[in-house]
Amino acid sequence: MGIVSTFRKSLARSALGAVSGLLAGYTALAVAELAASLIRPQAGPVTVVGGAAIDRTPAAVKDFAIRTFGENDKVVLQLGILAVLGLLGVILGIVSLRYRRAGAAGVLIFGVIGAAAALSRPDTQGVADALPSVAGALAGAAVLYLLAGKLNSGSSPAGAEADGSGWSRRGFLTAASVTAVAATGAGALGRALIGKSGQGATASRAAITLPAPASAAPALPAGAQLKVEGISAFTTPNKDFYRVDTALVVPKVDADTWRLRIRGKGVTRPRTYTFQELLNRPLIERDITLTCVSNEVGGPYIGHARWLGVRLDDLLKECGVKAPSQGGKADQLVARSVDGMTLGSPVEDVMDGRDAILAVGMNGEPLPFDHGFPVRMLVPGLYGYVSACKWIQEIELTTFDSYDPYWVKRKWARKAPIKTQARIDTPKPFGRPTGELVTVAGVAWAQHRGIDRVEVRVDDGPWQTADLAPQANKDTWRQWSFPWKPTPGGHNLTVRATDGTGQVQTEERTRTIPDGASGWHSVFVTT
Ligand SMILES: Nc1nc2c(c(=O)[nH]1)N[C@H]1C(S)=C(S)[C@@H](COP(=O)(O)O)O[C@H]1N2
Ligand SMILES: [Mo]
Repeated sequence: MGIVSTFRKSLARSALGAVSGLLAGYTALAVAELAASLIRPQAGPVTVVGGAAIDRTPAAVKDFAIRTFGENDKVVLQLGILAVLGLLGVILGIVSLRYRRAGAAGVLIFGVIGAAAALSRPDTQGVADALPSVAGALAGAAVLYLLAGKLNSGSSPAGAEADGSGWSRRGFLTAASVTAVAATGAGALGRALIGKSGQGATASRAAITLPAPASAAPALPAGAQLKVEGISAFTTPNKDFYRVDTALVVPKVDADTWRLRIRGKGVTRPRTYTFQELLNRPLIERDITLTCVSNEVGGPYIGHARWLGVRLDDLLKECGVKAPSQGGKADQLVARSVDGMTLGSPVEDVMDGRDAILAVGMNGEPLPFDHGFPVRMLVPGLYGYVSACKWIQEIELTTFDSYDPYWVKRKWARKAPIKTQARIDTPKPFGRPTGELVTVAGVAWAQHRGIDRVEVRVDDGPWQTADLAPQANKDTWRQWSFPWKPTPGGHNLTVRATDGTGQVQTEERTRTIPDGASGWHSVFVTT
């Protein structure tokens, strides 16, 4: 036998080893998916490892991911995990050709990593969460061991290669096909069951009829929405509302079994509320604009909605809570979600009379699952990460000294009022607007202080006052426009706002970390 032919045979065998490794990984994930569907969708290995990765990602990298991949950041992360698993599967498959036990043992190590990640999740339900990873790894290891055996055995007379290279092609192909089919079946069954597991929650949402508010939001003032091509919608449709959270699997909470607990320092009457109990209270409807601290100057992570909910200060008073200025012992309110996220807000802000709410409705419908169904918190004027807990299940009164919530542990500021910002929506960066008159327009926001003035500057020219649309209320953004007669050529358009306290938006550029980006938004256009 020639050297070339020997080389080819060993290459072919390595390729089959790689296929075995990939099949082992595929089986492991499929079996884990099936096990997770029986235990908890959130306990699947890719989800727990992804969640652990998110929690350990430095703030700067996370910010980069949000910036670069936007709301696809989670898909990118999961594809990354699958790519790494695939590569390691290939390596283990090739290793198993020589060291059959070592290959299988390698797969088991992944089970241990998955199990450890599952148990370290803040929302872990205990050892059961480790089972999907363990079951998947056992199945994967068994598959690799079996297939490696087929690639090494030459004893089967029917399938052995005539040249006596020592393995059974037919035996391998049969085992590999059966494995692929079985794993695909297990995975599909798991998916189907996971789909079903959210059905109770979906049905509970469909059954909700939101009551009319006791205090309705005033109609938006005529003209709050400017009729300018390319400007943001004043009210962001739910499907377009930005989404920022750490949840790889969106929690599907059944409103009928949902409970909210209020407890902690200075809570003289701890209480648990059901969803129906919240709906039975007088509801308020409010226009509130929500912004993410990760929003860059000119960025998209801001949205406006008309929310329906109960006043949070009423609930807190019912439980005996007092604001610090009234002698209350707790200065931090920590909201905890069903997925273990924690967000801390100043008790003083929540109880100072502003419209801090536990929202049940968003733009006329129950909260979408992505936005926190059945109940989320909102505090006008504060960035989302210190106020807007989605899928909330507990409110704990504590102090800033004694407890750091999730993002604060990751170097974000303890307190984060929203910074004054203005954004040019139109013309777009590097746009080529035509016509003698170009309408420059956009939005400006300084929630809970309101917007008093917006100015536009062309190149290094003087600041010129823009036309303001009416302000809906000081917790919302405000639209503005500026009629511009351009001269031919390239121009830099810059905008800045002045808030309701008379403070002009700072020019100083800061990063989003630790308490939100500042600086003026500019776009370059050619006319
Ligand atoms: N449970 C939970 N709530 C959360 C978050 C999260 O990761 N988990 N992210 C917060 C952040 S950073 C923001 S900006 C808002 C975003 O709300 P949205 O996705 O409805 O726009 O939700 C907040 N509430
Ligand atoms: Mo955020």
